[in-house]
Amino acid sequence: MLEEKVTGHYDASDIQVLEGLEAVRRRPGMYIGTTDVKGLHHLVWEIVDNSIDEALAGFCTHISVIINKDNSITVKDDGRGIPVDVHPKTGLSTVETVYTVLHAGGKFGGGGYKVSGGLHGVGASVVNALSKWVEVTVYKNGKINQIRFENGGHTKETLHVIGECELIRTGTTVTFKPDPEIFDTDIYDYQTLRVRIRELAFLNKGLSLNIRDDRDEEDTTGETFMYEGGISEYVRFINQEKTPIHNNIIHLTGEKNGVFFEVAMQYNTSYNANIYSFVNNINTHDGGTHEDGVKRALTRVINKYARSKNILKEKDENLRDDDVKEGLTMIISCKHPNPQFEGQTKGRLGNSEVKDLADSVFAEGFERFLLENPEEARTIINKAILAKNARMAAKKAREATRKSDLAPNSLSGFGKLSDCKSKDPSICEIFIVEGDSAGGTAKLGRDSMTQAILPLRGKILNVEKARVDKAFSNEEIKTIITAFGTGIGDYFDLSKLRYDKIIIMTDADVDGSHIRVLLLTLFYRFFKPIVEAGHIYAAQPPLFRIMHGKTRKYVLNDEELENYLKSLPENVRNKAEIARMKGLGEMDADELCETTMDINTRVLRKITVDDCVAADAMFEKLMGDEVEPRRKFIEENAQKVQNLDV
Ligand code: 1YM
Repeated sequence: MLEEKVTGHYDASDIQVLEGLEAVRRRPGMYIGTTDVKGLHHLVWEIVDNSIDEALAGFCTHISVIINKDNSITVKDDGRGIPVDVHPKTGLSTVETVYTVLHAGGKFGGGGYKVSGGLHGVGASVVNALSKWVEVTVYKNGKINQIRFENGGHTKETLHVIGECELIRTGTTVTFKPDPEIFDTDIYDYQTLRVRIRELAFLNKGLSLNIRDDRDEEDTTGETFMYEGGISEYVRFINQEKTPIHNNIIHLTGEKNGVFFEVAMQYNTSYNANIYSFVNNINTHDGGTHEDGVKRALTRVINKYARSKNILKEKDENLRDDDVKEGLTMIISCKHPNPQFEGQTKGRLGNSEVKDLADSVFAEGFERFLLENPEEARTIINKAILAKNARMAAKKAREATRKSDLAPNSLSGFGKLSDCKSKDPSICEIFIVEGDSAGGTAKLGRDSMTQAILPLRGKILNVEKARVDKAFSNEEIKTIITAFGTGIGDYFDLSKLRYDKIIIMTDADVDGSHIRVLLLTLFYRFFKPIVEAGHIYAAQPPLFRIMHGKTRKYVLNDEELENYLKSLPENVRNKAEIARMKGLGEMDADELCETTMDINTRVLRKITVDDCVAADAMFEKLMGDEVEPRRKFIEENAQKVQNLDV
C-alpha cells in the first residue's frame, strides 16, 4: 500500500521508489554480496557507515550498536541527525527519501563527501528493503521525530514528532529487524560485530564506539572502544602478543587534494610481515597503490640509510622488499573521496595518484625517524640484513626442492608419500596423517585411485618460530611442498595443485590438535592461496563407537553420544556397548575408511581464513614462545582450532 506523503498526495515517483526497493529484494546479492550470515552482518555496517560519515564530517563523537533481544539491531549516533525537512525532489521528508530512494545519500545533503565504506549512500535504503521493519528516530531542533517502515521498505508511519528534547541534543537512532524471508539466519554474532567495531575505533582515532548485547542478561554496559592514538594503537595491539625490537611506534601522516593518508609501524622478533591496509575503513586485502607506494619507499629508504651509514658496503647487494618486511607490523589507512576499487573481490585500490602520495609521505617521515633514532635504525637494519642472509640460504634449499618437483617420478621415493593413481587433480585428495601406524591403516583403507596418504612421523616444524631457510630444509615440509606440486614463494602456482582436497587427519586429542595447528600455521604462512581457495579440510574421526544388535554407530563427541543414546528405546540403550575410540592408529582399515575417509560417510570440516588479524592472533597464542599457556590454550580451545574459520 502506498502511504500518503507529508505533502498530502502521492504520484508516480512513489511507484518508482517501491520498484527500486523491490529490485533490491529480488537480487539482494547484488547489493550486499550474500544472504548468509555475512550478509546479515553487512546490514549493520551499512547503517554504522552513515554514522561514521557523520563523524568524519566532524559532527559525531559517539556511536553505539546494540543487539536487541529479538536480534534486531539498534545503531545510535550523536551527529546532526538526518535532515527532517521536505525534500524538494521527492516531496517526502529527507529521512524518508534517504530510506526509500535507491541512490539517495550524499547528493541529498549539503556538500561534503562521503568517505566511509559501504554502498555510498544507498546503504540505508538497501537495509530498509531487506528488513521486516525499520524505525528511524531523529533528534533535531528540540524535537524527537520518528518514521517507521515495514515489510521491505513500505512507509508505515510518515515522519512525525513524538516528543521534545533539549535543543543541544541531536542525533540519529535506527532500529531494524532483518527480514527472515531474505536471510538464511537471523542470529547476530556478538564477536563478529565486536571485532569490527573495535577495528573501526582503531581506524577513526578519538571516535568512541560502544557495543552491547541485550540478549545477554549480564551485559548491562557493553564495551566501549576509543583510541586517541588511532592506528598506532592498532599496531601496539597486534604486537602485544609478539616481542617488539624497538620501542617507538612509527606513525606518519599526510594529505593532498583531499586524500588523507597515514601509516603506523613497528618491527617485532617474528619472521613474518603483518601488513594491513584500509581505504575508507575497508580492508584492502589485495593491497593496491597505497600499499605499493609505502613498500617501494620502505625498501628505498632503508637501503639508502644503510649505505649512508656504511652498514651495507659497496659490494653488498641491496636489501629487498621481503628482507625489510620481516617481522614488520604495519597498518596503512587512506581516506579517499573517490576510491577506485579493483580486482575480482574489489579488494585493491587502483587510484594511481595515491602511490606517489604514499611514497612521499612515508619516505620523508621514515627517513627523519631513522636519522633522529639511530639506535632503533640500527636494530631495524640489522634485522633486515639477517633476513637477507637467510633468504640467500633459503634460495639454495628451495632450488633443491624445486628440482625434485620437476621430476614427479621421484615422488614415491620422497618421504613416505603413497600417491594416488589418478593424475586428475579435481578428483584427488591427500590425507596428511598423524603417525606411521595410522598412515599404514589409512593406506589399506583408502581408495588408491583418488586418495593419497602422507604419514607424518612426529610434530612438524613450527614455521612461526623458524626462518624460511630452516623450514625449507625440513624433510616433512619438503615432502609436503613436493606433494602439493604448487612450488612455493616466487615459484608458487595454484594451478599446479595436485589435489582438490588436502585433508588433515589427526587424533581427536590434544596432540592431534597441536599437529593440526602446526600444519595450519604452515599452510597459512606458505600456502595462503590454497587456504583461501578452500582446499584445506580437517577430517573428523569419531570419539565413540556404539554397538547394539547388528548396528554399529560412530559419533563425534559427547553431545552426539548423549543424543544418540536418548534416541534409542530403553531396552536397546541398556544393552548398547559404548567404546571410546582411542586413536586413528587403533582403528582397523575398514573402520577408518567408514568413519573418516569414505566420501559417502565421513564428515569433513572446511578450513578457511577469513579474518587475518584474528587468525594471526590465534596462531601467535598457539605458537608463541611460552609452552605451558600454549598447551593450556590448545586444551581449552581444541574445538575452536578445529573450526579455524575465525
Ligand atoms: C544510525 C544511523 O544515519 N546518521 C546521520 C546521517 C546523515 C546525517 C547525519 C546528515 C548528513 C548531512 C547533513 C549531509 C545523513 N544525511 C543524509 C542526507 N545514523 C545516521 N547523521 N545532515 C545530516 O551529508 O550533508 C544521508 S545520511 F542525505 F539526508 F543528507
